[in-house]
Amino acid sequence: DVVPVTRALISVSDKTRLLDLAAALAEAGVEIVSTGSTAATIREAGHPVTDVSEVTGFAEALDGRVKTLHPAVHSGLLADLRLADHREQLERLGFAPFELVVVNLYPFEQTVASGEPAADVIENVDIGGPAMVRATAKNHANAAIVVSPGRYDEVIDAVRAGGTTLAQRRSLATEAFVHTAQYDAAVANWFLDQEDGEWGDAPADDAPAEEGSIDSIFETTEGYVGYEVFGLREAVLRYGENSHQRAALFTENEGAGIAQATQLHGKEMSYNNYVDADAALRAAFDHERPAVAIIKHANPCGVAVAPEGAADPIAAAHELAHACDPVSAFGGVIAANRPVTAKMAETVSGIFTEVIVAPSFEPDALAILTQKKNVRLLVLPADFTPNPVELRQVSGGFLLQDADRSFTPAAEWRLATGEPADADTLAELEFAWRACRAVKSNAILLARGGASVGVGMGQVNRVDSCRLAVERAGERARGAVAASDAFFPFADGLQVLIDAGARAVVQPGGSVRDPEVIEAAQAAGVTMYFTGERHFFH
Ligand code: 93A
Repeated sequence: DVVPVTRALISVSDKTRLLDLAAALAEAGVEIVSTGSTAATIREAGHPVTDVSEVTGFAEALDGRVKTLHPAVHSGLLADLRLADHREQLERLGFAPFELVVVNLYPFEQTVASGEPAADVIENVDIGGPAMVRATAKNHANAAIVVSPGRYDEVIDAVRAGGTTLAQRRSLATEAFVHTAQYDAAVANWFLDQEDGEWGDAPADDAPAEEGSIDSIFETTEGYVGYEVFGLREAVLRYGENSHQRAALFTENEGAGIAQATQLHGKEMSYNNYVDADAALRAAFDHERPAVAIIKHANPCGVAVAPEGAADPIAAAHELAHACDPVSAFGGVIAANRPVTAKMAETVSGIFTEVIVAPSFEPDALAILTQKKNVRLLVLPADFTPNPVELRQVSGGFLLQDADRSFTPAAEWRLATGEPADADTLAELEFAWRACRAVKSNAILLARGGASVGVGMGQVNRVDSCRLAVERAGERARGAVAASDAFFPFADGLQVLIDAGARAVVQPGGSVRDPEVIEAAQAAGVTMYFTGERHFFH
């Protein structure tokens, strides 16, 4: 079981005593195959050496990440020469075995200890080295693996004495597996220690990001960069929700929504403009009648449908929507579900507005609005359709749901208390019920005449939303109808609406305290309907 050494593979980061070993091997007539700087060191000292690239027929690739990872090397390390089949295969492949392999690994721990950046630490995770070490250790029946200069003398003696013994090779193999195990443990510990943000940046390399990568999107400073991934196009936006956030808009090739709208005029659309314009469309297109919604920070500050018989329905709807909360409508985003007319344009041109999105603009309306330098005018695709599903990111994944697009018709509501509403009141309630779907988080909407007059939103309890809606409505709360996106958990919120003069209420019902809530309405003689259907929107 003595294996004579005729061919050795040497690849060492730690060059301690390398030349002693090389000299002894050369003197014993052993062919030395070696990698990059190891080969250079041996050659400089005047010893013959074969570059591993000559053995593999491949130059080192990927900045040295691939040097020895090649069948010509690994077949030579792993062939079990006791088997005729292995010997034949090796011969057929034109590969030769190694009987001695001397490898020590990239100085991972030293790189960590010297405080190098993460990218350098990662480059010092040796892959090819451990592969050679483990391959040779596995194949200790045929070859000796040496991982420490401390064993060079013993190996030199063995080579001179005619070869390594099985006992030596077993002992060397054991040391080798312990060595790679410790090495991997050090790597694993470093990975475990890295907290977010300590990973350092991408390689210190100023080459442009690969086309199609996320980074390439943000490196592009203008417009469409024109590649398609998963049927999406992307456009880089100036910035995200805030100026220090990068952002891009991805557009589905087959979609027909705000992302596909055509901008006719105005400044470049911003991230927030897109979010608000989409919210405005959600609110305006929930109504079949001509409707206008005005959005601020993704919430409606006015929604209205045109009164029956209005001469210019969309202009009338806009006036009503604006009247709901003129203070908040300043700097708002407007959506109309019908073409924008000259009359509406005239009114809007007197109000600072960020975006108007509509199915189209009448030529006179366009002439008026384009006088305003900044207002963004967007025309929807002819087949505008809100997304049937909604996608939202959570850490580590995303949520997908059907869009909330169903409304239980008034005919199917249950009268919880009070006189059945007449046709007009029922229409008012139905408008309020639809309008409140576009309001976020504890939505309370007071309406009269097909227009919101007070909207409460974004509160963490329903009673505060009621207070807000009532406060915004002021005197207009008296005789208004009210809608709540979800049931009243207590009578207190409803009581706020009743005290302010709301005459009819629509809400899903279904609270364990419904009896209390019904009692409050009953005591005030207020009509209340239960829809049996909730419209949370967060
Ligand atoms: O970059 S690697 O993971 N890929 C390889 O193919 C490879 N081959 C040898 N690391 C590799 N090595 C390592 O290079 C050895 O473990 C040794 O530590 C070092 C020797 O390289 P050089 O002779 O170029 O100094």
